Amino acid sequence: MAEFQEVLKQSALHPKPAGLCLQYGTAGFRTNAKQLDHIMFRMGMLATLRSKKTQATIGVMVTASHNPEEDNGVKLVDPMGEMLTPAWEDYATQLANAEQDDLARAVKEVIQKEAIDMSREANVFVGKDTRSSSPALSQAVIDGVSALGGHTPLHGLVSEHKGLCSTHQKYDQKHLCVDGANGIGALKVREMEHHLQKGLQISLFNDGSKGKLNHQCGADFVKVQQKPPADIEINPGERCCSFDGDADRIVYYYTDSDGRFHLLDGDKIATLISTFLKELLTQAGLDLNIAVVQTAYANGSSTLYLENTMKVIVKCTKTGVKHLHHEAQKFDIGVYFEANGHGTVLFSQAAVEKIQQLAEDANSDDTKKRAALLLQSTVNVINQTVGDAISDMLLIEAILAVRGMTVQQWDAMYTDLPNRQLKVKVSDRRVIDTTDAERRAVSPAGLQDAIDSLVKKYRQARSFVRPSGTEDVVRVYAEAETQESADALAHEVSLAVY
Ligand code: 16G
Ligand code: ZN
Repeated sequence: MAEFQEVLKQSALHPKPAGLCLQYGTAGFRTNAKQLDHIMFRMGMLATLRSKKTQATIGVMVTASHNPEEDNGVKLVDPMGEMLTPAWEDYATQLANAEQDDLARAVKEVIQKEAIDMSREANVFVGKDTRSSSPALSQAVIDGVSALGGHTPLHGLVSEHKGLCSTHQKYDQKHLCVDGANGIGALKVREMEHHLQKGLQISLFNDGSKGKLNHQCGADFVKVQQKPPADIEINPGERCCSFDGDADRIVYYYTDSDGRFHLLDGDKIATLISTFLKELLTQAGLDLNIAVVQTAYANGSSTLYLENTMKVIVKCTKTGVKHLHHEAQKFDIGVYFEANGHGTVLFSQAAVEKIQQLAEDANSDDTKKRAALLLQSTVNVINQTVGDAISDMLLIEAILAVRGMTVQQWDAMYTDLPNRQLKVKVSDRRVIDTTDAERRAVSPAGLQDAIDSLVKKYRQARSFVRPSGTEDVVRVYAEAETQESADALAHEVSLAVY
């Protein structure tokens, strides 16, 4: 096969350091950028195979999201914008770890197992973030694509946005501070800023002109440190939000007049959006089910509020967008958010059609029609393929404007339980195995019993441990009635993990 000559020749230009072993995790491959050249080349090849197999365009995204600028990563995106299927994640790991002289065999194995017709066309979109390592690494992906005869029709930054719904005239909270984390989201906000001016005035910080990506800024910094980005002066009560480096996460926050910091994370965002949509469904008289999908990290108060006060269906899945996405697809309207600010809203085809019918129905009364039009605008503004910080921001801003709601009123929907996250270094994190959407540990033996008895010592307490999918650590989460209790519980549970 001619293509294998090419594979051998080209792959020698992107050699694998012998012995290096990496795993395709929750967010693809992610590590220090220096270790990734061969991985990129190989993922270019794999994307080409996947494209030939599915006869659709496959995306390859070069980014390490909220991780430091020195890191980079790569993930493959299936035709509908979904994450790669599990069998192909295994191929990714196999190709990544094949030693140099074994690579051609590893590629052939995928071709055989999947019965891929190599004469088919392949198209691969390559996207990258603004990291300094991204141009060279995305070139390595492109080399991998061409080594197997695929095409890279267009490459560049993947981000597309639809129009924003018009906002209320009387709304006097038009100002928003945006922390762009010195990433791609900042560049995109700059481009669209002037289109928004009437409805929304944005002050953009960390716009990429001087600071380092994700350094002391961005959604992850704000969420984990529970404080505003360094170098930003925010006035008391002012509404602010932070993206992460690749703009697929968003969190909101403000400081009150006592200087206290208030975080409105993915759980608060899901609550705001689902409450809004549920009200509109009632006004429109539409019989569509709506669910909120969360992970174990969702604050207990948010789950209680959604279930008991809002009476919406709440589901819990494993961490990682693909798990939430799949669960959300089971409902007419599925709102999914991780507490870290990663999420979006999915509308089933049937829901979109019913909404459209009502919006166009000449006989429906004004209330119904207005509700249907607002639902339709939501469908238009949200990015259903993947959580996207900018479209999430536009939706949140539109909801606040339509409801005439301040960030403080939004925050007051429920009060978060104090919580603490820790990470623990262990010799092998894979000895921890979990069940029940990562809320309970099944191994090692005795660990869950130990956690249960620690949790019993505190009021309103909950805790779980899970092996990270992106770092070599075990993560510990604890929440309880007071911050002291949450801190103590997290500490005690982390000792039980050793
Ligand atoms: C990845 C996931 C994110 C998840 C995080 C958990 C995607 C696109 N991203 O960044 O959703 O919250 O991993 O990391 O799925 P962890 O396993 O290290 O805790
Ligand atoms: Zn991200």
